[in-house]
Amino acid sequence: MNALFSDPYPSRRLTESLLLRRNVPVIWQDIALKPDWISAEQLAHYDANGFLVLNDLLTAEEIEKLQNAAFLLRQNLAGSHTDGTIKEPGSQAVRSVFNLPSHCPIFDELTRHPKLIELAEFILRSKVYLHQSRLNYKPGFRGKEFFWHSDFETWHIEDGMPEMRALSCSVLLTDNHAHNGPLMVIPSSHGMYVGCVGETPEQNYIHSLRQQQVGTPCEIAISTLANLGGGIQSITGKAGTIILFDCNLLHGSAGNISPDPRANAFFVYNSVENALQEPAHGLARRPEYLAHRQVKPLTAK
Ligand code: 6CS
Ligand code: FE
Repeated sequence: MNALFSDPYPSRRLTESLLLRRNVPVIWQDIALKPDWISAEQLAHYDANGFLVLNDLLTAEEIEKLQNAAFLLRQNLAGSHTDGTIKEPGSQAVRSVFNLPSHCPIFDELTRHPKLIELAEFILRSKVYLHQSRLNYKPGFRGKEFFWHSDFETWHIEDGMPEMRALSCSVLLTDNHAHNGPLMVIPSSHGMYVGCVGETPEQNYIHSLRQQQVGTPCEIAISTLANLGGGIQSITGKAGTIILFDCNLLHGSAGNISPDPRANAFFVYNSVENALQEPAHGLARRPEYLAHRQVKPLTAK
């Protein structure tokens, strides 16, 4: 059978971009079973737009502890070449650090926040485990952009994630302003899977985490989805704000030429029923710090 059609989410190795309408739920559970602290309107917004902003889930003390941990982590890793520490293109500034719980217990606790676990289990209708965690620092003056992409496209092709049954939490560790490279999303773009052109180089992650070039939608696909979905939204907010977004939502962020750093922690809840298979196209598996293959259901702290 033609490999293109054996994969419900073909991408790369295509001669032109592909737009496929999503045919699996965003919220996998009956809304009537929702946790009582989240409203039906909030869930309806998440279902339709692919993201939801949550405030007041973290105390001022928790936020401060996270900020201190992030600052110390970046200091400790500056100049290092440890696995999972990614530098900015063209400089030695730390761009991202992966596998946060392995660095500091407070990040482990954050990924096991009771309300986040409860909400992720509800949305994905199963126990959840951590697929990936990272801290994107986007330092002042040096933080470069993250071009438009769907995380699921990468995780499906390069990690073998079968289905769109995962979600990301971004925890703002600094204030995110219009000027320091906040997360930008295309509302409702999670409703379309964008197959991208371009062959995946071996060990693509070595380059893609500094500047992604393969697996990025073409300009026509981005423009089309932005026009269909109500444009582009920059999500600004105070430190401590949490952005929940569907694994297939098109997102990106501009470079930071302001003096203000923009540091956000991201962690990805995957359904235990959506465990990674083999990457597409015979690609080698990516390292464990990027894509956790051990399915360890998370328990609330
Ligand atoms: O390759 C990945 O898994 C990473 N790439 C991007 C641009 N976002 C998700 C993830 O951190
Ligand atoms: Fe991403």
